[in-house]
Amino acid sequence: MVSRKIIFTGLDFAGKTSIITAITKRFGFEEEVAKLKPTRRVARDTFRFLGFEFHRLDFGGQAQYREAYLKNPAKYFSSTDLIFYVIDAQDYNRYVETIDYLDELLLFFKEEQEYPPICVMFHKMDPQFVKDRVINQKILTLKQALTRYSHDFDIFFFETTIFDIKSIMTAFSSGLSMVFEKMEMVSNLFSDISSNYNSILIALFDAKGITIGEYYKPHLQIKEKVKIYEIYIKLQKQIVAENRLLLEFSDKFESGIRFSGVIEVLNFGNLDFYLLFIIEEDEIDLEKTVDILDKIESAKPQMENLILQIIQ
Ligand SMILES: Nc1nc2c(ncn2[C@@H]2O[C@H](COP(=O)(O)OP(=O)(O)OP(=O)(O)O)[C@@H](O)[C@H]2O)c(=O)[nH]1
Ligand SMILES: [Mg+2]
Repeated sequence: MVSRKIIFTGLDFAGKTSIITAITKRFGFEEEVAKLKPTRRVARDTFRFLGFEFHRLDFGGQAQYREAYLKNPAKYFSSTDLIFYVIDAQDYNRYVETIDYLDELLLFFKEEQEYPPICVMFHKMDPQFVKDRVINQKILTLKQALTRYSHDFDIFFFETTIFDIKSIMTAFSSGLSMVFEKMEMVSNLFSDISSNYNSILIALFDAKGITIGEYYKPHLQIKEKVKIYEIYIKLQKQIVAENRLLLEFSDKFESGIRFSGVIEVLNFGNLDFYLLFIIEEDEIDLEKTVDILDKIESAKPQMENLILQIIQ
């Protein structure tokens, strides 16, 4: 089987193991995260996604481990397909130290002429900091310093926090999409389909909540995206618990705009995938909304076929 190597690295206490725990569990992880101990050396696990096997390496970031990795970098880092570099955004005092470490890592990759994409996660951007001017200014300066790598590497920035699972899943799914061009094809397909409906969102998730493809209506606000993701997580749990293949729902944003949607379980081989389709409700002609949802539901076989062709 084709396999891929993903590494999570950065300084100690940055939040790497917390992030991996959140991705793996997606809900109810707070207690476990609060009890985490520093990772000793390298923690490994494996997961499957779209027919690939992914080896995920969580590099303990304490100084003695970092030294050991850098003494023998090929042993630890060669053949990496994707890097998540995690920075504790709240810890300004260690920005220089974390850049120095990233510098040394990337020097190794350059010497090896390996250029995996790098997702830098400015982590611990907890809700109270999102609008904080000081931290945003600091991060901006850090980003500017990091763009010097972009001559050689594809480097992407994300702001994440354990208090917003969507921020973490977005970073992780975006990272994976860099290893899979096919994920972009699914998103393009959704973008095409959306032009036929007044859709707010079309998304395909795997059973673990990783986004395989998504289309969002332009200008949808972050808090609206978060609301949708929360609904999705809740309903996906319900679908699994009740062993259903389909669930319809209706809700409204803070702005008052109402939306209707459907979650369908699509089955490829022995794997379940979840298609989420959300449209704006037609307030005057509710029948129209119902019609569209019916149309979407009856198009399920075609949808399965299209997606299957892409992800196979
Ligand atoms: N405020 C805040 N704290 C967080 C967040 N994520 C993780 N933490 C806390 O940060 C601490 C360190 O988290 P870990 O995940 O163990 O850090 P690590 O990068 O794996 O550290 P090493 O294993 O030593 O390399 C823990 O006390 C977590 O509870 C976050 O988003 N916000
Ligand atoms: Mg750890």
